[in-house]
Amino acid sequence: MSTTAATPSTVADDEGRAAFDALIAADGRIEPRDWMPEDYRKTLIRQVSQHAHSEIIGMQPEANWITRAPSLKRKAILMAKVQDEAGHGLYLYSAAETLGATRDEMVEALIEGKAKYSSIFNYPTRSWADVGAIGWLVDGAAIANQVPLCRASYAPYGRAMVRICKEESFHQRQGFEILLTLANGTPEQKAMAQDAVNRFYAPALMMFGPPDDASPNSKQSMAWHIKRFSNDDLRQRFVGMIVEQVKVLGLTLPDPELRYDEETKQWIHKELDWVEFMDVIKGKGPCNAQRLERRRVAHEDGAWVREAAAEYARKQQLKLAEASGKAA
Ligand code: FAQ
Repeated sequence: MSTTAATPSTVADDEGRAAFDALIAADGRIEPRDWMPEDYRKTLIRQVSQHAHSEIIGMQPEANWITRAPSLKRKAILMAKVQDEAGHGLYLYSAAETLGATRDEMVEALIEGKAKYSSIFNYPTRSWADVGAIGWLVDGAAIANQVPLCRASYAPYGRAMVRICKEESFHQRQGFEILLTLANGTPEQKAMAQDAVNRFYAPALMMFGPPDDASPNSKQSMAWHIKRFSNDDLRQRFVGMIVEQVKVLGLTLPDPELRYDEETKQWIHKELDWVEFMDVIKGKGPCNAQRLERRRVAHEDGAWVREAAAEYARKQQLKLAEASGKAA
């Protein structure tokens, strides 16, 4: 065994690691300036930036229906919801920036197709009822996943999630209310609502990620208290929620095998198509190309805003420097 004295940097790292381990063991929170293991930082940048990208790309499927919302009130509500998603993306990019990732790097990774974002947003929105199904099922799944993330060990992520979850709860209710209105409308409207639920059910269950035995990141993320529950556990909770809510809607879930197994205390749902899931996250889903192209064009169109903002900031700094020069 080596008896060589540790170098000063190793001592600092050892102390940092001991403090980090103690904080995690005590279920405490890590702040940006605290020492953290490099893998912890990288895992968070990966998850938080993917989450931010999901919020930004997630604006598109619903925005598709803003111009065709059935009333002025529905249009105003949908516009506010889509704007909320943009806000969520911004909080999350800011949280990732506190870990050392730059906004430019993250945005570039997204528009070059190198970064992941949630599989769900690569499915098309074919009817107005899809806006309801997204609110009910997609925001519902997002809440089931994200409420435990309010307790994530990385404090800026947890803090961002608190506000996001409050807004997602409102989103879920507005989606549910759209479906309820349609389900109580004409037979055609009810059929439209059922069709939307049929198409979004399985993709919404896939939002929780691959099954636990095929989830390479879960174990470590749970040990670090970033994730609090496994992908399958969260999926189970979500199924338990919607199975009751769908009865109020007077609709059905497209899952004839769905049942609660008293012995294992588990919902048995239909086998999800994990080949389709892998295709979607590798960029081969129904709308991946369209979503990325739209984001790329929006980014290019916004170049003048970024330039103007940078120029404004530069001029403000010059003014400040001049003022402090005069004062000296
Ligand atoms: N889609 O080892 P795991 C919303 C990837 S926000 C795409 O289990 P992890 C609001 C995963 O990244 C929705 N990729 O990974 C809204 C990993 O790849 P990597 C977004 C997925 O991180 C509503 C690989 O597979 N929510 O909906 C997916 O432990 C309406 C192996 O997976 C969040 O991001 C997927 N579904 O668990 C907005 C929540 N699942 O990076 C607009 C925060 C897995 O190793 C309109 N994120 N992958 O190359 C999380 O909780 C986690 O990151 C999971 C994945 C659960 C998504």
